[in-house]
Amino acid sequence: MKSDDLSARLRPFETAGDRRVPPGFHMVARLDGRGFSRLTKERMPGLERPFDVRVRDMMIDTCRHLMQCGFSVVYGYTQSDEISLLFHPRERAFGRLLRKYHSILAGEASAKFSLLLGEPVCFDCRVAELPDVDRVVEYFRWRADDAARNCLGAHCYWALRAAGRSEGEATAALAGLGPEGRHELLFRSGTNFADLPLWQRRGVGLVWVHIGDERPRISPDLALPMRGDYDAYVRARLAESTREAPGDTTHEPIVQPQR
Ligand SMILES: Nc1nc2c(ncn2[C@@H]2O[C@H](COP(=O)(O)OP(=O)(O)OP(=O)(O)O)[C@@H](O)[C@H]2O)c(=O)[nH]1
Ligand SMILES: [Mg+2]
Repeated sequence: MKSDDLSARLRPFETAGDRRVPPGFHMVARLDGRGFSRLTKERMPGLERPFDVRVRDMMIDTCRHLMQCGFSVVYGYTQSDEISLLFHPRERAFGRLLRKYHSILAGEASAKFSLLLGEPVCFDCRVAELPDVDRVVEYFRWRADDAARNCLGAHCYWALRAAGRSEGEATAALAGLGPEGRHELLFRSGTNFADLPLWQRRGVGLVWVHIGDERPRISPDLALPMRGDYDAYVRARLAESTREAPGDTTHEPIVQPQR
């Protein structure tokens, strides 16, 4: 049998499930580290709990890498072991073929973080297809609210552990305790939630900075605005990306991929 015949017969079996994101939908990829609870506990000795700047900075570097690996990412966001990437509204890399986004981004994130850590690490990737700008704004509000909820829960948990409770006791004490009770618990243990660093409470944004004729660079924002101000901030990231080249329908990556 000729190999052309085999290709024609077999290619459909691997492409039958392929799907492209339709034009007009906003794309946001979210990557999440696999088994980071165990990884941070067993393979990164000496980390501060619940947050350590070394993990934060490795996630920032990984996010920065993803923003420069051949796609047009207008805003990056990271909290805990996750990264969200907002693509240019006219992103057209790989003809918007989802399989390419899932596999390449997960691969690039895993490779980058593994090099930073010196151990194999794996990320998964999913892509949200959002019908309008309001949904994009809600998406990033959702992730930042999730960061705040996790931050509160994690600080409470470690406050209980520091007070001598076992893993099971600390988990049981927090189960069924709402946000108010958790704020109170943390306060009684000597920490005011509002005094914790903003990067722990809200996560970190990565934005493009354009200065004169210089090559645009990526700057981490460790003090993201809250509530309505953050909504406006996310809208601004989209607005400035579409201002760059009005009417451009052949959008190319904002910067060339790093070699
Ligand atoms: N010590 C420490 N741990 C961290 C830090 N950032 C993230 N982690 C850990 O990473 C975990 C991330 O949560 P998940 O993604 O839900 O847990 P996971 O083990 O990665 O589970 P899967 O994503 O389902 O594979 C947190 O629960 C922490 O245990 C950090 O700055 N310091
Ligand atoms: Mg994870």
